[in-house]
Amino acid sequence: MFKKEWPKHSILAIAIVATWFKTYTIYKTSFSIPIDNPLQELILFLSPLSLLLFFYGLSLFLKSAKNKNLYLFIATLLTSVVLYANVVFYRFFTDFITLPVLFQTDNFGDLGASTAASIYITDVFYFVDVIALVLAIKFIRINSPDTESSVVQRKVYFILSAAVLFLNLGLAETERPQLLTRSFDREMLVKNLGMYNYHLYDLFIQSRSQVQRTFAESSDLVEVNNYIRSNQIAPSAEMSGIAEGKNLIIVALESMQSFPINNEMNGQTITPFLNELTEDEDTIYFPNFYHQTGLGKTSDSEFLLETSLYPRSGGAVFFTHSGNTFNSMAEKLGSKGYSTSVQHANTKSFWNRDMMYDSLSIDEFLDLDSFTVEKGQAVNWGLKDIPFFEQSVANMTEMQEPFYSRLITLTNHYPFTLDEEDKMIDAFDSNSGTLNRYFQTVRYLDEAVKSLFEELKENGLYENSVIVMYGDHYGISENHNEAMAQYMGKEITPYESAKLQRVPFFVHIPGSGKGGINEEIGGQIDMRPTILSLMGIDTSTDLQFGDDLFSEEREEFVIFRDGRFVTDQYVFAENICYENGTAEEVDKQLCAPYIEQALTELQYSESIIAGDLLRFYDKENGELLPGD
Ligand code: GP9
Ligand code: MN
Repeated sequence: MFKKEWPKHSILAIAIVATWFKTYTIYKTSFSIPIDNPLQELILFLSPLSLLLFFYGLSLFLKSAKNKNLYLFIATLLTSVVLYANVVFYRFFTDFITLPVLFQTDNFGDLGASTAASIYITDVFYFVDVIALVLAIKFIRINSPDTESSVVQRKVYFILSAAVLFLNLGLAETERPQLLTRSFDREMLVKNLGMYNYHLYDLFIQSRSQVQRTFAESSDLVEVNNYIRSNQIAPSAEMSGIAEGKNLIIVALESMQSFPINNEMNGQTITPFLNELTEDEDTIYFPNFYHQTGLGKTSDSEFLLETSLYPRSGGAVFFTHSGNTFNSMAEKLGSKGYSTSVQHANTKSFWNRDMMYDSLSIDEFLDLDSFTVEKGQAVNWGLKDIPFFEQSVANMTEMQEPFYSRLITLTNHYPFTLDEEDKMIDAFDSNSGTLNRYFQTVRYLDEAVKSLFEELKENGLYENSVIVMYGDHYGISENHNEAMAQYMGKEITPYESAKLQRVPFFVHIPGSGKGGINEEIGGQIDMRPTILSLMGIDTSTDLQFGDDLFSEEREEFVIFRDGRFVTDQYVFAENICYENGTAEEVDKQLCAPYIEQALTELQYSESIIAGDLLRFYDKENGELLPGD
């Protein structure tokens, strides 16, 4: 058919180009991957190339043409199967495959049935590169096919492949900083690394977790258990059970720090509604409450809330350990007859929530697909908080009571942009646009919370519900210290920086008359024990690191994920021991016992997660189980 002779590596080149172009076409036609700018499109286009160059290029090490062709055939078939499997999976689950999904046995029923229904005859297109390769092998005449490539040629080739990989990673890093360390969204990983690299990355993350899990033993839990039991305190007798049987609504206030509360910016009130709540007779407000999140940001705060364990120091636990056994707050409430749900108007794969919520035994995840976004209702990351709350409450009216529904807000998220009509106060006037806009989005969030309370009242849900609200993590990072110093009117030292990690924690129990400002120093790790105690649910045999914030026996001590801590006497930050209150530097020896305890506690929590140790523990009675 082709008379002329083709250059030596034509078959390899054809295989690479065919799979590369096919993959890009499939990205554009079979997945809905949003592209916001030309750079993202370029990254998406380039993304399959590095792996293909490398993987197909290994054929250069084979001697005979026959072996080379066979290898290329198997390689193209393999990449096609991987891609096609994702297409089929996506048709049903609008998500990309991650290894745990294949091993979570309860997914199999779903998978089998849905796969069969999602396969069509036209799907041969997904193998078009394999077909092209077979035809090329059959009809193309190669000059001197058996000549081996020289060592130098191979070196140059693989250096070039590596260059393509680094170009890809470099572009991805500019577009999505911290993509690999935080690994926050599968969709972004696929979009920036390409499907094939994404699977290798997933394989790496999952197998690393798997290895640690395999080597863990039930006896590893003994020491952790002893530590927890010896530090355990009794919940507050006064508050315990006061909200028993009520619905529980928990609101995550995106990027909400405590400093705007009961504060002004250029004479303007920033949070009028939240300020009112701090004086409300049914609301307890904790001004000395800290976030304890790490790289996993919002998801870490959810993890702290549900498990009362610390999130991980490297990477988001929602991604790395979604297959673990947990004893979540949702599961506890579920076992008491509560229906449990999370409502959040974002794609379900963000922070791997769709997988993790199964492990946390959350019955229902109302994600972006459960919300309608009318024209003008979206800004920044998506649906605005006011229409989000309106629809969330409408969803609650359909829920079986008592329910536990957790709402995750979104508008007050970096880069803090708003539509003109939603700006209720002026921007600040510092050199940081981020901080300047932050006040306006915080003001919007405050308005949204007010609307939530009104919606609940209008729909008859208010009286019989407890409303808990917490700030998930900081919104203003240390990059904006100069602007923050201008706002606060003082230098942002490590001491101040630690104090800025305070986020609001509100507990609103209608009709309770228990309101007031509670100065107790605590953190997100204390939410689970505090809330479950209010709900009248016993946690005395649970493995958790937090305590009931209302308990009289509590020692004031909050450990940040990065090892900083705050007690009633000291603040430890950047290796400096400060006196809490005066902000004076004191002898580090005074902080020493707490430094030790903070590290121990973080380490114990880490070992529970890495070893999946809660599988060796009986949730019913707190007894340690023999290994499997
Ligand atoms: C994403 C939202 C924001 O769904 O929760 O996550 P963050 O960037 O704040 O961790
Ligand atoms: Mn967040």
